Amino acid sequence: PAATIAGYPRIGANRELKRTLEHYWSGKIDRSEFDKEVSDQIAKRINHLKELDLDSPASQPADFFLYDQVLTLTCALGAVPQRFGNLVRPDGSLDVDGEFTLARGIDDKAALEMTKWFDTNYHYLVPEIGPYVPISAVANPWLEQVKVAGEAARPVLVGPVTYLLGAKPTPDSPAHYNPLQRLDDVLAAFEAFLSQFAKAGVAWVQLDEPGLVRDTWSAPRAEVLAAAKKAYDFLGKLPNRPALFVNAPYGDLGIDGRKVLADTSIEAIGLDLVSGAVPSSEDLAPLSEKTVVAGVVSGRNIWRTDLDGALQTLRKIQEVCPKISVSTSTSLQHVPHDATIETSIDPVVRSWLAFADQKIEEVQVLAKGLSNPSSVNAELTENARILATRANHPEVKRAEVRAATAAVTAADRNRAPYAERVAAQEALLNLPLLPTTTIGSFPQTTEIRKARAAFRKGEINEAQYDEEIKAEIARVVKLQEDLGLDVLVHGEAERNDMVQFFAEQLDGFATTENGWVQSYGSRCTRPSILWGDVSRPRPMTVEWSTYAQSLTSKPMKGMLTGPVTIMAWSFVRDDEPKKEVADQLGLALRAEIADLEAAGIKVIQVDEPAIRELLPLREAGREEYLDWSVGSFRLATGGAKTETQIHTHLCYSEFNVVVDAIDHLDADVTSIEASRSKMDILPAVHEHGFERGLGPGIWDIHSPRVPKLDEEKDLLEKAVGALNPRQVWVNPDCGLKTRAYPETVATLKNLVEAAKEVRQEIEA
Ligand code: THG
Ligand code: ZN
Repeated sequence: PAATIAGYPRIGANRELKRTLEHYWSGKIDRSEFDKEVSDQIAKRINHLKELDLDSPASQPADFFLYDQVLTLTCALGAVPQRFGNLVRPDGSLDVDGEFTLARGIDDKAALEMTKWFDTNYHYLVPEIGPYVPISAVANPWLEQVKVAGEAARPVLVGPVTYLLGAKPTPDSPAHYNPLQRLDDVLAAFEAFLSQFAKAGVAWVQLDEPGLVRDTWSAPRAEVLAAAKKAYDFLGKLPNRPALFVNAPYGDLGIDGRKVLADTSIEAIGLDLVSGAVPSSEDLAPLSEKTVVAGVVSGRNIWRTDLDGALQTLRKIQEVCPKISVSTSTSLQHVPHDATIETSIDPVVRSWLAFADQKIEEVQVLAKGLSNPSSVNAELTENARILATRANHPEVKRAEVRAATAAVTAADRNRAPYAERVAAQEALLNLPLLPTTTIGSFPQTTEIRKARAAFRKGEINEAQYDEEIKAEIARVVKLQEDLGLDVLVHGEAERNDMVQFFAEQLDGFATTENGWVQSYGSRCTRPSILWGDVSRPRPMTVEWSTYAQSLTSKPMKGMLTGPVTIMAWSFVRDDEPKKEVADQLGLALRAEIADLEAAGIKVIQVDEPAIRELLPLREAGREEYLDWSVGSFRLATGGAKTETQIHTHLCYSEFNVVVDAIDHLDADVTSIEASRSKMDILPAVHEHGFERGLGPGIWDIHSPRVPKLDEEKDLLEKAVGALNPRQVWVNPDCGLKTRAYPETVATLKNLVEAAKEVRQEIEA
């Protein structure tokens, strides 16, 4: 049986693509240097995969995308929104500058919106599809990779159904318009792509249809499956095409989804057997004529696969579907390149890890083992030994941590009634109507980045580093006092990343030096690895927060990252239920809150920007998820005193989708993104009966643009009109870490002034 992978990271082992993109955007290299660097990276990537034995026909995904796999398809389809019409060439295509303009925006033309790719931490660019957007095959960027990789190449395209499900209607679309109505046009374009591939000698094409594993689209499942049936009946019957491999990562296709695909003449179906269940033999029977591409090696986590368990799954499938291939559950774009270079991780823990290149080795071993069991005895023995060291490691399960989570009671997740809290907090804090604040981080200056790098390299000692951080905190506090903000923050100069900062201080985590994973475009994160039971050996934020509080008589917010976000942005252990892990984190944060209170901090923010993104793709899983996720937040905050004001912050605008869950978080004040949507979610929030403090952001921090005083005032007046004015807080949409000081100061000045003027209007 063949071995393959569903996709491979493209950012590069040393983030080469990031550098090339950013050098080009900043003008450090010109277009011809850019083209050369990109071609080099494509060739290197292909050769690297060949060296890892992905060199047999169609074993290698041709999935190098400059910025995003969805954006590449948008450009190949010429599906360019009207506002970018001037970028389109006569043949309907864009050059790379045009592609980057769609991704990054220009002047007053907003970039395509970014949103999470299924339940991953990767963001794609949302196509804007209405009745009049042009759609046809205007370019075929996969052919360059085919030319280099030869018969090993298997072009990977986002499938037509998923592409349209992930799109949003253009503003000129009629009411209730669904982009799926353009399916015929997309299919006609795919017909053209497929015949171009056939002409280039391509044997197999991979169409990714994760849209079929999800049942929480705006379209009902029956409509989604009808679209899939139509698409693959059509594409399957084309005479002039390569073999079709339809892949369904990130979840379970379901009996209904598998049946729809089984009834078409596509040649191969990819199943995610890590996120999805292993179908019974009876369920597999309709697929017996097809190649089943069995995704048994996780593309989402960094743990070594249980090879013996995976082999058993593969054999079970092979009995019914003899044409089986071994693969990863999803593209490996979600994991870093190579675990062997992470020499700062304890070697025992490191031995449990498999990043992309190690996962390719696992796939090869499994394929070998499937055709010739005894040929992989040595590998299986070694794998079993490693898994045993993980299962038996004393810090993977610790009695005192287990005892603490087992002792949690319902009362631990409940504070005094809100009415009591709000009275106590008003008395203690004495804030004005429409209090002003910021979300937490201030711009990270070059000096701070340099100090961090110098400290890491040992060029300055800890005392010197702390002095630099304290000087920066003092500057940020003074600035906020000068601006006249009401609730201050320390600015988070000491933090590189809001999750990694905590992971570095908690027991049970490892952090990587080079474990970069693409987040969007050129931006990457280094997810921490949560491998053991979590506990907090010592306070994590108290020193910085109390220092900042000592500089001002205004309330200083303590700043923590919530349990769900720490999990969502880390690689989490797969040997324990998420609920247990979340509660362990909840207890660690609860202890931190108690220490902050004891040190005199009166307002504490626990950020949960990720609570929405872990929401299960299937309706059936949502209640249980919200139960443990909200529960862990309440465990973290439930021990706070009645007079301590607990804030939380969420980074997205679809607040209405989860307003119920947010309500259950029971935070005293919640700040959310609202400026881009012009506050239009607030009436629904009010209708829902949300009665606690709410800070709908009045500055879109994703852009350096400084909104005029009147714009900020308008948004604030809208908020005051839609909610009870006593509920309203005044703040930007999100943290200011990615902004620079000039626009920060200018906008916050306006923000304070807007609050003052609207306050006077209300009080008049
Ligand atoms: N931290 C972590 N995960 C995240 C976010 C985060 N996931 C969701 C969201 N925020 C993603 N947004 C970003 C925004 C900016 C960057 C990455 C993800 C970014 N990264 C730097 C880069 O690529 O140059 C590297 C940052 C670093 O040195 O750690 O700018 O905030 N964990
Ligand atoms: Zn945010």
